[in-house]
Amino acid sequence: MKTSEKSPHYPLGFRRSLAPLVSAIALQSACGTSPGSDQGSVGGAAPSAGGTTPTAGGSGGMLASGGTPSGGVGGSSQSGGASAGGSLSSGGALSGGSGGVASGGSEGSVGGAGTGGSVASTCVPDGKAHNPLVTQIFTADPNAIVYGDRIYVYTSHDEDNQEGFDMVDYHAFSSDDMVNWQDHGVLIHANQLSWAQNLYAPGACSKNGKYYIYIPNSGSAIGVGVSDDPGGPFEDPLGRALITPSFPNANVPWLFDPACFIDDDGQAYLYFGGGNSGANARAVRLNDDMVSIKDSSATTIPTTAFFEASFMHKREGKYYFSYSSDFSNGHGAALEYLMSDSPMSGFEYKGAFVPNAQINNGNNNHGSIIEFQGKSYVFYHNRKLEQELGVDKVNNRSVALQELTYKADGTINTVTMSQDDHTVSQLKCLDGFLEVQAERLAEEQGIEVEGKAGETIRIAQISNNDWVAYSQVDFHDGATKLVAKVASSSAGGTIDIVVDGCIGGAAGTSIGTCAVVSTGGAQQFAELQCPIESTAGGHDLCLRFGDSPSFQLDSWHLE
Ligand code: FUB
Repeated sequence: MKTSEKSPHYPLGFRRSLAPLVSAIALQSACGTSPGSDQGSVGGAAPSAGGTTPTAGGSGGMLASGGTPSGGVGGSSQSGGASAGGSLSSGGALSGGSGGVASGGSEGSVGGAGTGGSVASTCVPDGKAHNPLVTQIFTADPNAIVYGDRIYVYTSHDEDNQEGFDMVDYHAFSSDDMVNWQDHGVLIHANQLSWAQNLYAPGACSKNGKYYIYIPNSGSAIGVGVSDDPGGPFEDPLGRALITPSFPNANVPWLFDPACFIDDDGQAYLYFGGGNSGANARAVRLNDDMVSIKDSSATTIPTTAFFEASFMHKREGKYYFSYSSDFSNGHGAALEYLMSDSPMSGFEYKGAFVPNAQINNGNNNHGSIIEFQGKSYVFYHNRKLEQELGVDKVNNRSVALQELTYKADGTINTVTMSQDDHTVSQLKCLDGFLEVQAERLAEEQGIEVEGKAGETIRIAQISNNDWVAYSQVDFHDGATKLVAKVASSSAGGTIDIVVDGCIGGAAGTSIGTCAVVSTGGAQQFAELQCPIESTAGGHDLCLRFGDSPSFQLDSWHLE
């Protein structure tokens, strides 16, 4: 990606607030912890974990600046997935590898990828999800679904500076804590689909161990992608669309916005459609194979002011069909809903539950609702990021997340679209002793996430003062090292390891700075050993880059 096409960053004001700190960091030694760090200062910030026991005052420096790789074992190339990386230990030499994911799979998907053992945790998270959820790209049309112990949010990907809706690929973001969201890269691209040019709002489902995304070709047809992993990559099993306007009763103005729903008895449904008036919502039952239709014609779901963005969820035996409303009297791209006792008929209109707002420029909206670990959440998109960036269009959207509650009778309490920078509470700490994909982040500045699902997804296009931050990382009863899996064809650049900083613009405290050496290739990932001041408990962790970084970052863990 050319610099001019670089994805959205935080507004300038945000950058400026970091400037003085970044200059100070440049004075630190290239390797090891900051000279003069205050012993115990980090420990003071650690919640009830016995504080920090700093190691010998700011020493360390295991990694010799300018070290060169030797051995050449275990490095991974970008294509064919991330394999075990080599390790850059003292003096910058490559040694044995660890971690990584199997070729073809998704990094850190259901089941996770991890190294290292865990010890007792006292971390109590106090993080909040960023609004919008993702800033490295523009995202829209969130279709959230719970798979195992993680939420996956499948999104359209608004291209930077797009004039219309020119989207050509999908991303998924997954989390088990609501605040750190892993970018699974490009799941599928329009150039893989002979029948599609523009990929609009996706719908997701899983059955019989397979994961499906239903794919609209703008407003003209719906196809399907399948994968063995919720994080992709997805393939097109049919080589054609699944639903076209010739399917009986499917010829609506916009044949798009598929939402997949599987009932408790295993029957799968697809809801779709769009166009002004309440007559354009449709539903069909899918066969068990999930790639063919059981019904001989689509069923109309009568709605009030239906526009687009069908979604179905079930709660306590009631079916909720939600959608984005048209611009007729008193509506205007609000998220509205119907309720019923059955999935395809008998719906009663209940009204709007997310009124549209200025933060969305009064333009289109698209939502989904899930229940996760005892709470309900609504995902939708807004225009907050493009407003902050001064892009001032309507086509660069960003996904947001808020909690949703119900009344005793099952109707939904109104959710006011949040203007805040942070919304829902973090559910658990991020275990730093397990391998953490670098793109499983809470907030960032300046970086890009690159890669296709099934390959090495990584932090890339890193410039001076860029950073990536993780909310409420569990350092357990003490970590003394951060091991970062990096790739670089030359020596250059530093990673400053900061606790209790970067999220929300906080300065934080540096607990170590690591110089990156050559790993033998721009896509040759190897482990860089970065000593840190011994740090315990729960902390926001920020990796701040400097000194002309020319590397990419795949993952990290604490030891
Ligand atoms: O993202 C393109 C279209 O905009 C979606 O298909 C609609 O739901 C609206 O969000």
